[in-house]
This record gives sequence, C-alpha cells and structure tokens, in this order.
Amino acid sequence: MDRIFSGMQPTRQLHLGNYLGALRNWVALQDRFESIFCIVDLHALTLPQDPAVLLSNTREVAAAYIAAGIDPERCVIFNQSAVAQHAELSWILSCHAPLGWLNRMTQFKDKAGKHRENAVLGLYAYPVLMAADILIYKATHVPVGEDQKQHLELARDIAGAFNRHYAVDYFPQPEPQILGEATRVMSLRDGTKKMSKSDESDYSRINLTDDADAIAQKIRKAKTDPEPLPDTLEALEKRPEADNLVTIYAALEGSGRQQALDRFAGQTFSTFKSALVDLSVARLGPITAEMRRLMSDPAEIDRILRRGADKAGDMAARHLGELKDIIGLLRLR
Ligand code: AQP
Repeated sequence: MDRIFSGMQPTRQLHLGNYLGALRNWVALQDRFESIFCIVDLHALTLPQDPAVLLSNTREVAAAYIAAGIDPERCVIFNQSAVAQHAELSWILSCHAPLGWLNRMTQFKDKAGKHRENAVLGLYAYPVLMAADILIYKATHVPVGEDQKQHLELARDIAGAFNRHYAVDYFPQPEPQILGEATRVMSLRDGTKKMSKSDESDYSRINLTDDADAIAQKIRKAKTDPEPLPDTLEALEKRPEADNLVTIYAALEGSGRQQALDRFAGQTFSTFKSALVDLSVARLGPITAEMRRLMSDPAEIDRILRRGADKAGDMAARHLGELKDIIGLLRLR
C-alpha cells in the first residue's frame, strides 16, 4: 500500500486554507493510503513561540485533525518532536542539500523579509527538516496546499541526491498531491495574498475555532468589488477577491467554480455572501464543536498522540537503522 505523510504547524489556529488545501483531502485519502499525519511542532520553532501556547496549539491541531474526520484508529497521528529520528535524518539530509537549492526557496525569502541577516538557521533549513519528515517514513505521496509545492520538489531532489550518492534506490520520490478546488485559499482582505495564520488581521482568515457569528462577520466584511458576480471563469479570474470567495464556496459545496457561477451569476455580493455564510457555518460548525469537545479532555488527546508516536517511532527507527548501514555510521549493538 502506498503511504502518505503530511503535517501542519501548531502556530496559532488552523484556518480555512489549511482545511480546504490540505486537511479535508487527508480525510478522503485515509481510505486509500497508509496514512501518517504529524503536528510539526519542531517547524513551529522557526519563529518565536510562547511555550504554553505552543503546547496548547499542539493539542488543538490534533483535535482539528480528528474533528475533521481523521480516524486515529486507522491513521498514525503524533507530534514531530516525539520522534527524534526526524531531527536526526534532517542533519544527514542537510549534508546532501546544496546551498544553491535552499537559496531558491521563496518561503524563506518571504518569511525572513528584509531582515535576512537576523533570520535563524532553522527558518532557512526548514525545507530540509520537511524532507526528513517525509523521507523517514519513505512516504510515496504528500497531500499539501499549493504553497508547499516548491518544498516538496526540494524533498524529491534531496531524495534523488542521496540515492545517487550512495548508489542505492532507498528513498522513493514522494509525489505531491495538490487536490481539490481550493489549493490556494487567499486572504479575505486581499485576494492576492495567501490566507495565512501569521497575517496580523484576524479578518483575513476564517479559523476552525471561529463560531457562527465570527464567520458571518468575517465573510460580510470580506473585500469585494462593486460588480455583480460574472457568468464565466474568464471574467472571474480578473477579480481576485471574487474569485477567492467563489472558490471557497465551490470547495465547501464540493462542486466547481463554474457551477457556483451558474447559480450566482448576475447577483450581488450581499446575496452571495449570505449563501456563503450559511454554507461555511454548516460545514465548519460541526468540526468546531467536535474540536471543543475533544479539547475538554487533553489527556485523551495525549493518549492518541502517544500511540501514534510509538507506531511512527518504530518505523522511523527501523528506517534510520537501514540508512546508517548505507551511510557507514557505526551502529553499536
Ligand atoms: N491559504 C492556503 N490555501 C491552501 N492551503 C494552505 N495551506 C496553508 N495555507 C493555505 C496548507 O496547509 C498545510 C499546513 O500548513 P502549515 O501550518 O504547515 O504552514 P503554512 O503553509 O505556513 O500555513 P500558514 O497558515 O501560511 O502559516 P504561517 O502564516 O505561519 O506561514 C500545508 O499543506 C499548506 O500547503
């Protein structure tokens, strides 16, 4: 059976982009793949974190996975720092990743911004740790949003470089799975910017913890233009904010953007936004309620993560042992 690996950072609350671009696809894929879903807490350290908030966010992301429909009986769910082999393989892979490849990563440039010299090494090395997360399980498929495509290409390049260097066929080439209608959900305040946890405006995103009132307020305040909705995709593509809202609608409904346009063409944004509020609340409300229920019993979340970490740790230790034999690192028995 093919194996998928994917993860999310426990930095602030998950949002609609995380859900539509990744999490919802994981739920659909768990029936067809051996599935490993991680809460990548080591990645979160690439930006400053409050220890208490990081802990609570880690459990909250686990709750979101389960509330969205990931079955902890069938899938492995755990937090990255509980399996030490991720960090160990990251070091090994960093010795096979030329700086030129890392210098091309646009996310580092975006996140480091103008103060590049002050950015920490971990932020720069993030894609190598991500490659290790995937390759330690020899995952064959990685379902992510579009923004992670470049990092995944790097993981494939690193896997290839390792195999060539040691003349082995050890790592598979992990295939990106960028699925669904909403592979890149945009900010509600600016249709040219990705919806993101780190955007300072909470009105830019719908969080999975938002209640019905908050969702309604955010959608009503979402930036739009004065024209009614068009009837063709071509006309929609020139209007980033309208395109984003229609894409969200289509993704939540499980239809396509053209089908949404067939229904709302010629109507005003106020009519369309009301329908989008209703649909968003109907789809996200049950997830939010289940997350709240799960978060009321953190010990149960920890038990699920412990079980997952044990299973993931067994596989990771076995693979790392094989890798050490390939590399020539002495394994004392
Ligand atoms: N706007 C988005 N649209 C579609 N997919 C998205 N993803 C993130 N934002 C969108 C996908 O969600 C998964 C987990 O992402 P992450 O938590 O590891 O980190 P991220 O991509 O850095 O998410 P954010 O919200 O943008 O966080 P910050 O602001 O901290 O950088 C990934 O599969 C990602 O593609």
